[in-house]
Order: sequence, then structure tokens, then C-alpha cells
Amino acid sequence: MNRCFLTATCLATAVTVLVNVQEPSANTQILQTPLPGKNIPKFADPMPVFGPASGGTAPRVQAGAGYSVTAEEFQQKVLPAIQYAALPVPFNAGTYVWGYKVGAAPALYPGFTVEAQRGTPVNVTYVNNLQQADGSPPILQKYITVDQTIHWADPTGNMGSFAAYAGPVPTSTHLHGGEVSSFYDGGPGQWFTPNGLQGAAYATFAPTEPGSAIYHYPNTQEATTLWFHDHALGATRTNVYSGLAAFYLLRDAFDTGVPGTGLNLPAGAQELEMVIQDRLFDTNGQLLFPDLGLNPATHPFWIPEFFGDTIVVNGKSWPFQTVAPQRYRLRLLNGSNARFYNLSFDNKMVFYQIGTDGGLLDAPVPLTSLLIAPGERADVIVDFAAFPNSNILLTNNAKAPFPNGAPADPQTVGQIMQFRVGNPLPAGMTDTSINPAIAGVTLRGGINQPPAIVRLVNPLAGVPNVTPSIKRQLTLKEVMGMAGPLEVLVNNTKWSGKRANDSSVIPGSQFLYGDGMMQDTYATELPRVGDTEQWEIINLTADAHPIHLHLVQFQLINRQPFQAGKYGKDWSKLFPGGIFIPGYGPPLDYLTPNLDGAIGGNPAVTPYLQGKASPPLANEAGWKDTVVMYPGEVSRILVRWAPTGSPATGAGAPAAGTNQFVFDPTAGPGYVWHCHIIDHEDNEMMRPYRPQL
Ligand SMILES: [Cu+2]
Repeated sequence: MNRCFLTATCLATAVTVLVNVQEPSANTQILQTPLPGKNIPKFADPMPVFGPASGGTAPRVQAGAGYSVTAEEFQQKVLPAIQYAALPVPFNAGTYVWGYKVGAAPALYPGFTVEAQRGTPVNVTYVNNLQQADGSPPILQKYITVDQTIHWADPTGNMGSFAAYAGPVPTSTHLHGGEVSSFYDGGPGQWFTPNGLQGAAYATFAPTEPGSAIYHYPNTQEATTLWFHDHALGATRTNVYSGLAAFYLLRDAFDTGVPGTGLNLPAGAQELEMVIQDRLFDTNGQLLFPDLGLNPATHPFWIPEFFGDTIVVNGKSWPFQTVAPQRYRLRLLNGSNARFYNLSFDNKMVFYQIGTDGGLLDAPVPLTSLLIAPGERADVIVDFAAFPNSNILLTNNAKAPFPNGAPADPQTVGQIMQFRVGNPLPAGMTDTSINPAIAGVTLRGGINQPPAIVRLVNPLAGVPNVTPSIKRQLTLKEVMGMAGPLEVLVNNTKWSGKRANDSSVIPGSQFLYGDGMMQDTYATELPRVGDTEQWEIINLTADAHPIHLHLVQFQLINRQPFQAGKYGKDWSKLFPGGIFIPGYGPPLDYLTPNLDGAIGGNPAVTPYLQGKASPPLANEAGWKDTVVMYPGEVSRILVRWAPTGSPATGAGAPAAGTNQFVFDPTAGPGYVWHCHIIDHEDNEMMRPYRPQL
């Protein structure tokens, strides 16, 4: 393998990348020739499926009282199998990927789906075995470069080095959307390596053996589509790109996964989880992760957003899926680094969203297209009954970056996968599953249905039903370098940001969250347990960001356009010296309310608002843990630090300082909130937060 270090080819590639920011395709460690996505045959191999749909070959892993998950490197034929036949050893055995070995099942990318039952807590042992047999780092480390100049896990204490990282791989496994104690959240500081190096936050619970951790999931929240993925500080984008992601389906008496029971949702072979990701490949069929930084003098390898030209669903490029002409439940997950998808079917058929990140909607929402951002899940029902013996394409037309970037190429990322609808159902055999197309059909609030969604927000009016005790106005801001973004910041505050003599540095805000340098991090978002807060996120960047909070599901209040340019200009003048200071924190004192009565250290946004606030779309009007926040808009969310089922008002409604979780959310290393464009999250677009009593 050729090392590429300041060779003529390398430099030539570098120039190409600089002039074509949207589609960089160089890896600086190994010389790789990109395999254009349009050259990869589509719909050649079936989509890998789990559970009954696999015909018994790939059963979902039952969580039971406990199971184990081991992260490993292995080879998998992500491209059509035929593509590998002509490749030399060792590439003919498949693409090197990292995946999860769940329970006794073999390692897989994505890892096997875990199926857990509401009310049955589980203990999960996570093991990091991302190493070769002789203990040396895995092969993919040369293909997917960790940048040591960003604030990252840094197991070997080389932060700031311009060399590609070559030490043991840090992993931290987060259950996305999980209502979990922060001891077991798998946050960015809870990483550990195969040889027992660990982040500062790892040490806050009793470790088992070096290179592993035991987490406890109470599974008390509503049944929904969760997923677990890697979250190591500054290495999330590389670890997830390598393959570390899998589904965690939480079931209950209504969403059973068994046909003809509970809500009678399509189940068994008619329930398919699907994680959609974009990837780049080289001519050896290996993953290619462009690593030539836009501002190489600052960050040699980090790029602001990864966009691949090849779509991979459940670990297979542009697969097909054979279906019967009946209803299917698709549990969609956008597991991409940065790419948004706006999905529709090429026959323009209507489909129905039945659930969001945090559980079922009250009633099915008819859609002809569905926007899904990185980290988001959408639970949908698609009825193929009217289309026997036909092929239906699932397409995407979201621009990248979203919403103002390059259009999706209809020949590549404009296509997701193909459904091959078979013969009509045999006479006498009918689809008896719930029909979302019937007027008035509900999923919650009816007889033999789960209770209606507790409405913290009136989604039709786009106003809170619960008076928030605290309003925060917080910014999203890109810090530009000579050739592009240097980093992206939440409230202009770095991950470890703090300011001397700032009133936001208050007792209790100091975090165990550390990196290899054991640097302390201070939280500025310190909500009280049981309290309800309104967060207004002021997007000063040119792109949409999917903002994700750990621990809680929240509700979107509304979104409203504002004069971003004018606000940005006036905001900048408030910094010392009258000019914007990257990473300074907000320009004003965090805890002093502005004219909108909002804390956060930013000037009131109300004078800059223009136009009406838009309430959530019908398919966003449920429990969300990740919400799209558009450029030029203020996105308002209502967040309550209590379980979703707690009443909004009256008897049993949570009060500030009262904990209704089954664990103490104030204990442990704390939580984070961040952008789920993982390339952003890895470079400062993440902040710790810690609930207080
Ligand atoms: Cu972002």
C-alpha cells in the first residue's frame, strides 16, 4: 500500500479537492482511486434484512435481561457481490468495515437489530475489539483518518499533532433517543480503547474489564425506533462512517412486532428497518473518506461535511427488496454523516408516517415526500397493494448541503433502492393490518391504543401548552477560515468553552467530561429536573442543522424567519472590540435575561423576526429528539426534563426540582446536545449539559 505523503500525485489530488469542495475524493494516507458511484450496478443484490423478514437467517437479537455488543473489524460485500470477484487479495473478500457483533450473531454492518421490551431493563456489555489479531490498530484506520488537531478523545495524548492517528481506537456507544442515566449514556467522554485506555467520564462507573463497559438501560420510555451508534469525542464521524451503527427497537403491548396483535401494525416479514447512508468507494471496493482539510494549516484532515456518491441501505449499495403487494412498516433511519434525504416513491404513491423519534404519532400522517435528516427516524407504512408485479424506486431529491447545496444527482444519490412487488396475494389471503388510509384511523388515544401524546405544545397553533420557566436563545455559528469552515459552534462556545468571571461558570457546572488532557468542561445549559424550558435556536449559518438533545424527547413549537444578516452584524458588534470573536462564548452575560426575557448571552431576536412562525409539520408533531433547524430561522423547542408520559399540567405533572425518571439524571458525567451532522459534532458543534435538582 502506497503511503501518500507530499508526492506529486498527492498534491495534484489536493488541488482537485480545493477547486471542487462539494466532492473531495482524496485520502492522504493511502492512495485510493475513487470508484464513481454511477459505475456501480444498481439493484443487483437484495437488501440485508433482520427479523422474520430474513426468513429466519438473521433473527433480531432479543435484549432479554442482557446481551453483549462487540465492535470489530471485518470484511463485508457492501457493493454488489459480483464487484469483488475481479479484485486482488485481500479486497476480493469484501470491504473492510467496522460493525457490531451482537450476542451470538456474527459481526455485521449495520449491526444486528436489538429488540427490547418496555418495562424490562437490560444490562448491555459493550466491548471494543477494534484491533487486528496481533493487537495492532485495525486496517480501516489508514482509510478513514482521525484528525488529531480537533478536540478529540486523544487516547495517546497527542492532541494537536498534524499526523494521522495511529493508536488504539476509542469507542463510546450511545443509545440514541434512550432515556438513560448519564453513567450509561455513552457520551463523548465515556470512550475506551481495546487496551484499556479511557476517557475521564468512563471512570465514573465501575468498569468491568479493560476495553469494555456494562451499561444499564431501564427501557421505561415509549416504544419507538432507537439506534445505537458510536459517539467518541472527535471520532464519531469516522467511527460511524466505518460502520458502527445499529437499530434498537423498543416494543410494548401495542407495538409488539407480532402480526395481528396490539395495534395490528404490519409486522413479521412486513416490518423492515432501513438505515440509509451515503458512502464513497475506491476501485478496490474499499471505503474512501476524503481527508484533505479545507484549511490544512489548521485541520489537516477534517472536512466540514462528508457527502458520498453511493447510497448504502442496511450495509448494501443500492439494494432491491422483494415485497408482496400489501402493507409494510418501514422503520427509516438517516445514519449518514451530513446528507439529508427527501424521500419519495417514483410512482408518486402516498405513504403514511406513524411514528417519530420518540414514539407513535396520534394518527397516521399522509405524505408523498419525507424529509429525514441525519439522526432522525421515521416510522412509516407503505401499501404496495395497488402495484403487483412492478418495480418501485425510492428516490431522493434533497440538496447537499441542505437546503441550498448541490442538487441530488438523479443517476446516483437521487436513487435509494428498489422495491420489487410480487404477484397479487393468493385468493382468500387479505392484508388485515391496520390501514392508515382509512379516514379517522388513530394510533393513540383510542380503545386498545396507547394514551394520546402528552401535548406540551399545541402543534396546530405552534404555541406551548405549558409555560416554560426558562427561555434560552442560543446561536448556531460557523467559524470561517481562508478556504471554508474551521469549526462550527453552538452559542459560539467550544466543547470545553468557558470564560473567566462569566456568571455562567457556576457551581455544579464543572464536568467530568474530559479528553486525554483531562481538561475540564463547563456546561452553560443547566436545566432543573422536572422543569420545562423553551429553547430558541438562532441559526446564523448557511445550512440546516439537525439538533439533538440526549436524555429527553422534546416537542417542536415553531420556526420563524429572522433577518439573519442584520442580527449577525449587530450581534458581532457586541463582542469586546466590536468584532466577532470565534469561540468567545455569547457576546453578553449568559445568565442576564435579554429584552425577550431569554438567557443565553445573546441579544433579543424579536426585533429581527420577519414573517409568521410556522407550526411543526404534521409528521413532526410528536416526540422528537432531533429536529431540523433551517438557516435564517429561529427554531423553538419545548423541552421538559421528565418522561414523555408525565402529564403536561395538573396532578402528576412534573415540577422543577422533582425527578420523575427512574434514575437520577443529575448524577454521573452529564449529557450533551449537539448537531447530528457528525462532521460538525466532531468539530465543536456540541455542548455538555447537566440537569440540576
Ligand atoms: Cu451542524
